Amino acid sequence: MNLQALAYELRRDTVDLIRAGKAGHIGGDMSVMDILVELYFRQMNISPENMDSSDRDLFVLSKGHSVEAYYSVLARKGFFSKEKLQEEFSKYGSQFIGHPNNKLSGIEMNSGSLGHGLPVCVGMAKAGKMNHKSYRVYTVMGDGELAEGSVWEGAMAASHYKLDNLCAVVDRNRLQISGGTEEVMAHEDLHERFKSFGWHVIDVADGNDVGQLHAAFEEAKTVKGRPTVLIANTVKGKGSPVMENKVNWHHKVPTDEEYAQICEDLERAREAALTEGLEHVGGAAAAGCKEHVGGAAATGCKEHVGGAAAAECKENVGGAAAGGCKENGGAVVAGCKEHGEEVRA
Ligand SMILES: Cc1ncc(C[n+]2csc(CCOP(=O)(O)OP(=O)(O)O)c2C)c(N)n1
Repeated sequence: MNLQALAYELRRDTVDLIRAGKAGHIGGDMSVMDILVELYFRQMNISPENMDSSDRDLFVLSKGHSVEAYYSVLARKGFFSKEKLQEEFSKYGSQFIGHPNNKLSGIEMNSGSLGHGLPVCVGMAKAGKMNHKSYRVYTVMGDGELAEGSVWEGAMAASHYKLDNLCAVVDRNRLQISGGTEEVMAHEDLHERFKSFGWHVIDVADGNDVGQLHAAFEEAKTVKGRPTVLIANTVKGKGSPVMENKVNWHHKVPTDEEYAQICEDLERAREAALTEGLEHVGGAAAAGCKEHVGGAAATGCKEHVGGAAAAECKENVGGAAAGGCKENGGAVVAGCKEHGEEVRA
């Protein structure tokens, strides 16, 4: 499954949901989507089938106002039907209200009052340690949310109890409800701040790139003796210039005209993500790239012409090929089967 493309597809579902319910925190929904997709479709051991298992991973959307993105992901995961969600969201008497509530299958904790997700996750992670469970606990916070003092009490406790089964993500889109985070309540230097609280900190340069998020979550799993936070640099309203980086899109329902443009932009981004997953021309290719012409190819690249090819590259013409290379015109290291020049090991 191409998760980057899926994130754009689920953004479209989210925009449709907001139009149907005539309400929604659209900006933060768009910025957080790739984080939710990577968590629900690659990282976490959570499904409708294992919600009764005490070994499942636990997730809390601490920035609960992004519930429309969360609902869209849970529907795609099979927790409830997309049709029912679209029909009932934000209607009188509906289960699908404007913030997460744990009466709904798939949701662990009520949220929306900012600042509570991390402290509760500290308790979940501590319980996991005490009960010798192998589950991991994940939470996503907004950067505006970090102005809540309870976040820092939780952060302090998490490192005190050495909760390496806890991974927090900050959706660092640099906007909150009434303006830029740095003017409302400044956080710089966020990396140093979490570090000084005893956390392992990973900066995700592009927090709307599932490949980068994947690498960061994988690193988090290897950390021992302290919790990890991902500072995911995202774009509020990601997916369409109509919404991107605009504070008045924190909570908004697109007009017909805006909706048409947003749909067009999201579809273009989805198609680009699909194409990019298969081919990459120039620059660096990330894990999962099938073909790569020029530049450097990373793990998982199947074909590579020019530049350096990393492990798992099957064919390489010119440049250096690493372990696993089958054919190569340049230099070959361990594992190469055919080579015109020099063969090592
Ligand atoms: C305790 C509390 N205070 C105020 C609010 C109102 N509120 C809702 S969203 C929001 C801004 C949050 O900004 P951020 O965490 O950066 O979210 P994002 O930009 O990702 O949507 C505020 C202040 C709230 N939900 N809870």
